[in-house]
Amino acid sequence: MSLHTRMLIGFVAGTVLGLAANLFAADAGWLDLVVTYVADPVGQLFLRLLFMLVIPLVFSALVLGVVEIGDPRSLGRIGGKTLVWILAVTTIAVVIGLLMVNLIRPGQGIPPELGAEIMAGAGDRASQIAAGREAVSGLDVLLNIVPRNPVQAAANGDLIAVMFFALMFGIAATVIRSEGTRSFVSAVQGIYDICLKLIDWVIRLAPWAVAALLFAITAKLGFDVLVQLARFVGTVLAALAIHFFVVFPILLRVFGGMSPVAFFRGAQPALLTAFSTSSSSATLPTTLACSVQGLGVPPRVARFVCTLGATANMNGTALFEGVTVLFLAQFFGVELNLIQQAMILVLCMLGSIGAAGVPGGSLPVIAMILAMFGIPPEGIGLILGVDRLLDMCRTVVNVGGDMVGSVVIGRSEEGVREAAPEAAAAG
Ligand code: DAS
Repeated sequence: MSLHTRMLIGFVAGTVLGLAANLFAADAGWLDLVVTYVADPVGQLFLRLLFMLVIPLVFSALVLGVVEIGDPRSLGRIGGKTLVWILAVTTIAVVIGLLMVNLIRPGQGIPPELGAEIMAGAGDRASQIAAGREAVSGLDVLLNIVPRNPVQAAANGDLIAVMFFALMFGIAATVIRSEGTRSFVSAVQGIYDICLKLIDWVIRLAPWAVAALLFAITAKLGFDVLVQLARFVGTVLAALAIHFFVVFPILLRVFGGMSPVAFFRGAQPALLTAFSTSSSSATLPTTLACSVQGLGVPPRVARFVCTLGATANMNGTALFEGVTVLFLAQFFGVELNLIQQAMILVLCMLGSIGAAGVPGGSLPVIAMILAMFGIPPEGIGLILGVDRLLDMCRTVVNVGGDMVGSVVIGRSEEGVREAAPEAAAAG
């Protein structure tokens, strides 16, 4: 039985039992005991395992992402263009996500006292982490991006400061290119590979965590929470659809000189693989075949843009992170001002570069961003329950974005020749 199927079973079991408890035993003493001594600890264990991976995963992913782009000067145009493409299109994706969640406000509706009750209980750890940050002015927000002590920033879970440090480290490692830096980069690659394996192990616990976290939340909030969840799913899918069916066609027409129909026909095998595997990394061989054979992208451009894109250009993930963080802020009644939302935009952009191209690869980063803003990371349990469908869809947008990027950059390099889409289908 697939992991996602088991997660779905965990979701249904936790929800049904939680709703039953809410309906028939909302004030029973034993319910509090079950939530406090069974459900919460299981959920906390899973979240701690996710938190454990964030710093090494994000640091290694960002260093490798920068090193793979290389020194734009030495890589000439392709490296620089790929960097600009990743930052620009990922920003568009996050903005669409943030606009949609502010427009639809799917998290609205939980009675404030209930949201506060969950905050008071589960959110203590999150609010402590958030409280650890003195109230910062706009200028301090920018200054705090540069860590005085990167080890302390990592210890405090100050993700944006760790990301800045990793980016600077990667740039310096790229420029020096000495024997020592090559060994360092190999070591970082090892850390990244180990993190991927650990994520794979941690995600296998997800079904139990889903059941525990969903039980705890539905037992407290009852049926209403499922309404919120449905609206959250709708918001994510609507935002992904806008990015995929509106933004990508515009970029293809304006910068790629390709009709969206020709693109989707040529890209179809990779998009279907992404949907079924929920993994950009697993889809990479098909992504490359589609880009070259199905979309006519020059091989040297496709190899660079799609390979780097599989780990660093994740538009769907960035959008999903933005929607999730703001949805859970609304759900738990955490007010976020514009400066905080701008910080979340940057964190989601960089976080998507730091996310792993594997099923559930973005969850560790989301957990950390939630904690940074005092939003109970327990909310991840809600998301986990519906993550199967959302992961499939956002991975399609991730892979689609890589291929659109390869068409646009390929065209600007040598032009994109008319390709025989059926060749890509042959894979
Ligand atoms: N499943 C990841 C990918 O492979 C995306 C994610 O988890 O957000 O792209």
